[in-house]
Amino acid sequence: MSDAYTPRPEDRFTFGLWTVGWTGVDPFGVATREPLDAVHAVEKLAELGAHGITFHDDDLIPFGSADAERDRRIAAFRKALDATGMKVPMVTTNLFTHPVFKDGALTANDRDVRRFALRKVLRNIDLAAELGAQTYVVWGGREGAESAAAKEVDMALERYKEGLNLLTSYVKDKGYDIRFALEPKPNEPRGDILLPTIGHALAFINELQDSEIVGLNPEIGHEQMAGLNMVHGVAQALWHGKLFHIDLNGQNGPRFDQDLRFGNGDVKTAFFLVDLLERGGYRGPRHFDFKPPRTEDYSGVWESARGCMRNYLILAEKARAFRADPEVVEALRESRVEELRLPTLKRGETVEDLRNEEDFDVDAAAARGMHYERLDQLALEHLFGVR
Ligand code: GLT
Ligand code: MN
Ligand code: MN
Repeated sequence: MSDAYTPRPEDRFTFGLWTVGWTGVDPFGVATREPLDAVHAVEKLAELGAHGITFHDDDLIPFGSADAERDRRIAAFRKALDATGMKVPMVTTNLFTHPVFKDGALTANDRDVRRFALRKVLRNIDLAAELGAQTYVVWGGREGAESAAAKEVDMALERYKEGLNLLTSYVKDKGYDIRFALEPKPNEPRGDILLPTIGHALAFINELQDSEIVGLNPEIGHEQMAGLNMVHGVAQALWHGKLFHIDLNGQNGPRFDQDLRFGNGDVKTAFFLVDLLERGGYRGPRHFDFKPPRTEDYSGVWESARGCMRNYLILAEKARAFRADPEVVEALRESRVEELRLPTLKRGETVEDLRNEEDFDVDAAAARGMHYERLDQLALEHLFGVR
């Protein structure tokens, strides 16, 4: 099947190897699928029209592999990349699966664990650079606590900062063209995770030594787990120049991290997020971080990967149609949406001029409707496919 929503590499869709490779292990059940070979994943995603694949060190090279095994796996992976033209725009480190990271990695209370974690990241950054990755994601899944007595949060943030400063210095010293993207998440697997939201992470970045090469990798579901508005969060990240990467998936409100296929879950958020990404100057990969449900066999896995990309393209088309609709243009005008672009003070105006202004009719302004309901209804009708 090939139609207007068939993905092409130019669309810059990428997938984590751990997404299509998730075998279905959850806290209540064992795997429902056989492990997926990395080479096969590259081939299959290429066939579906993806641009690239991303991975954690341990997704590609099992933890503790001997050097020869490591080299063999990397060589086979590279060969598949070369054969298919697939790219590796982002790489990350697994600092959460092995029991050694049960209390965190860069912020573990145990200093030897923190030192080990940094060595693990440094080694994998070299591989990321070799493969041409320009983004290095840092998701601190185990950086957190279940009890306030267990973790001195200020000191944990100091150690987080120390670790990131060391990593950014390393990348700069080596001359690697790599930027870091912190991925916020409020909880799961820890009771509470440090840098729980986009806002916390943005504030933290300001404290870093090389803050210009540290930005964000927000995930739809993670912001929604915190009850937050992903579209507003991403818009703010863009405004700060910090949207370095993005994890697209689906979630139904604040609950466990569902990692649904992109488009499943909150469709309206997906619509306005695509509208924002397409119009807001984001140039990075459209990265899917989802879990094909454990009800699926591999045909369902590839179907859900295809669905992520198709849903993005469908929503992009709908967003374009929404913006081009003359009734929407008129409704936006009626709602004075563009008036917000005007600076509040007029050119050359002083505070005194502002204070002396007298011709403002408070009652008329208070009585004026905003007409947002019509505007939102038009958006919904585009989304429902009736316009
Ligand atoms: C893990 C997590 C994701 C992160 C990945 C990067 S791993 O699956 O749930 O949100 O993006 O470490
Ligand atoms: Mn998630
Ligand atoms: Mn993610």
